[in-house]
Amino acid sequence: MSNPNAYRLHCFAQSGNSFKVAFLLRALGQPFETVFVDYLNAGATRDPAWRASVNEMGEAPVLEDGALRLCQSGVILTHLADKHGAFGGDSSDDKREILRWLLFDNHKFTSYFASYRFAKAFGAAPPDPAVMAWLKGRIDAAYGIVEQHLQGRDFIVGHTPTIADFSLSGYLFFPPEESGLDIAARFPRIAAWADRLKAIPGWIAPYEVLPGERIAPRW
Ligand SMILES: N[C@@H](CCC(=O)N[C@@H](CS)C(=O)NCC(=O)O)C(=O)O
Repeated sequence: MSNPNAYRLHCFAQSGNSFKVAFLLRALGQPFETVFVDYLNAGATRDPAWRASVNEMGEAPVLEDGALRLCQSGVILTHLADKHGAFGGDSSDDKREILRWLLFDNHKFTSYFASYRFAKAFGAAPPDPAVMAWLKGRIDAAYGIVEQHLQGRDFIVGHTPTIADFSLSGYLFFPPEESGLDIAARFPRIAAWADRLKAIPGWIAPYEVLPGERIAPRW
């Protein structure tokens, strides 16, 4: 029987943006139900009815918190950190820094990697080598910036994990063969940081928490 007080997370297995939210909910000890969004087989996010009733932006994740329905992982993470008083930074300086990294993540760090991985693992047709080469250059640049930032730091902002870490790490826990990029070998500080995040109570592998079938990389 469903719990009327639980959060409802619209999401699917391959979505690292959804994983960011699932991981934070678990770290906060908050129960949630998942609502499967059939993006890969049915293109649910492009359905006008889905957009009208769930998210006009046509994206997962969407979090229902009672009557409130939120999209954009950065907004959802901020809402949850504020509401539960954890992982939101210790000061207004921290909060500004967190926002800066959330914006960088959404524009570059997550988005180029997610696009590359999607084309390589789940696209309907073989990826265009020129597009992949361009995306890889953008990934290298964005990952290089985070690698540099992590020099002498355990976490992205301050000395303890914040939602900036949950956001930037959203795609790092999927099997490396999906992207075909050996991030751990090329960016050792990022790999060590991801291992530190795995030690946060509540961490779980994405395919163990998000609904939907796991798919073998197609290309
Ligand atoms: N900036 C958004 C990105 C969300 C996003 O790209 N979601 C993907 C799944 S990971 C999606 O639903 N894409 C559907 C589509 O593009 O049609 C966020 O952080 O929530």
